Amino acid sequence: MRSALLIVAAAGQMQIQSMSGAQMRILHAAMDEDSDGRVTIAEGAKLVRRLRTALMLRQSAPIMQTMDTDRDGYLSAEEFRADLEHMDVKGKRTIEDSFDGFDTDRDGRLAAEEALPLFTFLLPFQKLDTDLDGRLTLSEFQEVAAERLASDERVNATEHYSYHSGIWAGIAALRELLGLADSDADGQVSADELAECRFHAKFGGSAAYHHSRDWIKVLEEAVAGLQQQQQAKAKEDRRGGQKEEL
Ligand SMILES: [Ca+2]
Ligand SMILES: [Ca+2]
Ligand SMILES: [Ca+2]
Ligand SMILES: [Ca+2]
Repeated sequence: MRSALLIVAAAGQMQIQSMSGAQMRILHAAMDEDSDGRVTIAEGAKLVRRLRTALMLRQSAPIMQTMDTDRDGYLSAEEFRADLEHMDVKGKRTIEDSFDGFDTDRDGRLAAEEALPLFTFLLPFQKLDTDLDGRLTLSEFQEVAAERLASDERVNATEHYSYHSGIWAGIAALRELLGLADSDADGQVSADELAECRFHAKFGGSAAYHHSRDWIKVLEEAVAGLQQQQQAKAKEDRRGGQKEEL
């Protein structure tokens, strides 16, 4: 009869095998910004931030489109104010006054990335998508925004943003991952170390495990998307070339 411990160990092994060494090397290459073969916390944190921001921009695009009434790709103070007008909330002035605080480059309007902290300040996206179809409707937006605007005037927008965008959680998982992987304890992680990390007793089921699996998935999707684009372009070029020959 197999002991419970063996079964648990086998389950852990299956989890580890769901990620290949090659996939860990893809993750390593994506993090190794200066391509010196070693990944530092600072390098990894940049990737975590980038992936997270890209995801948040995708999620907030429907809100941006709704609020950007003149469709110039920016949110102006007027557009923001007009949208607030439609909501039955307290503390509108506080929110209005906070607009400038988000305008990092001080050009008087918010680009999508500047507007991100504002959106996450107003509403946590995960909770917002009430019918869970991955899209936000205006009514979903106003429902939650109204609640938050009424109750949470004193939230520090930047902290709120980091928290809700999962950047903090991501960086904590990154620290765990690099800590487990750094077997020679030199404060940096080589591709071999990262691939070997899968066999660390504490890796299976950890936050490091779940987050790296997500990062790898996003990276692989991005690579696949790029390859599709290149193939489509190559096909287009071939067609162009054939036409010229005729
Ligand atoms: Ca490096
Ligand atoms: Ca606009
Ligand atoms: Ca701006
Ligand atoms: Ca190391």
